[in-house]
Amino acid sequence: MDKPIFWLPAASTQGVVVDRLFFALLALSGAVLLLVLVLLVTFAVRYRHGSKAKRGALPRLARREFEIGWTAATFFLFLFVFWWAGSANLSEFQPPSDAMEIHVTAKQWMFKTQHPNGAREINALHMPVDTPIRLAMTSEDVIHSFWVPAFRFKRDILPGRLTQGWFRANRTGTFHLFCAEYCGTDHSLMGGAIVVMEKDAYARWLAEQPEGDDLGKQGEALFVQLGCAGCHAGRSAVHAPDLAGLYGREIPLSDGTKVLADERYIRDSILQPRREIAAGFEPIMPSFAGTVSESDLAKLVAYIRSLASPSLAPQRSAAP
Ligand code: HEC
Ligand SMILES: [Cu+2]
Repeated sequence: MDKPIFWLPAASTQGVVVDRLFFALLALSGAVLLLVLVLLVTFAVRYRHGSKAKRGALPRLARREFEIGWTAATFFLFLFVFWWAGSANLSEFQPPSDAMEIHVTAKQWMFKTQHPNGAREINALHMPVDTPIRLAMTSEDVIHSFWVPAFRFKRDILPGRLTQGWFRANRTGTFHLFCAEYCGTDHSLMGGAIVVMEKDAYARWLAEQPEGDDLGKQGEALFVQLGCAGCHAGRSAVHAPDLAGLYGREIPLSDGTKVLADERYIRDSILQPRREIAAGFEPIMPSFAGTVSESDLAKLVAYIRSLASPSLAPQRSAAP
């Protein structure tokens, strides 16, 4: 790993933006500090007790126009900094749609990661350079935090909730991963390595990993095993929505509102089915909170998402 002496070089596109912002703010604040200090010292010396400096009418420069001018100028300058930092921050929450999805499950005291094809790692994440990576993260116990200093990326991982984040590494190398939320006895040991590789090296590495079923396939098995298929399969006697083509659709709810069927909605439908009832259906679905683990949830969601491919998904018929 790189051994920075003074400054850890940024290794992601967001990292570069954060650094630029940091140095610009440092320079700006330094300039303001210097100006104020120089004026302070100058005036303290010039108008010290007993000095003969003129103390009559204000000099021409100190007119009202000048006051308004510099106040407005600094106001807009710092407003610009606010906009700059704000937009940089917002973009961290908007992953590109073609981002590669990595599932992260945190628990005391390790990070488990899973690639789109099902390959798994513990306390490590291999990834291709110059590729947007989207993290879908959950915790199996307490709050953890996924921190990669070289990427200037830190995001909390909460139990019972899906948090997301994304980054794009712009250099190859091995970078530290830490847990940044105190999470128990071995918190200080919780961490690992982020290995950024050339794209072809990553493809070769991935091919060498033991074959894991992809998340969707595992989810399909669970879907039967947990009895979801008993209600949701087309031939079922129970009146339950067909989940094909659900993902990404606007779903009318029984209270008249509409909701986007994203990962959050699917998760909540499984854990708290009473919260949002699909219009035209009875609230008979049991809650699976406590029955399905976080990693099983990720699989179920992946399976339901995989049903969304437009070629397979029949248009949902209006609820009777
Ligand atoms: C007893 C029958 C039953 C079982 C078992 C069941 N569901 Fe449901 N499910 C329903 C019904 C009825 C609805 C519609 C009412 C509602 O939104 O709660 C529904 C709604 C949903 C929705 C929201 C669909 C939409 O169109 O808005 C999802 C997602 C879902 N179920 C997934 C699952 C998964 C995954 C399992 C297994 C872990 C499961 N269900 C087990 C009956 C069932
Ligand atoms: Cu932790």
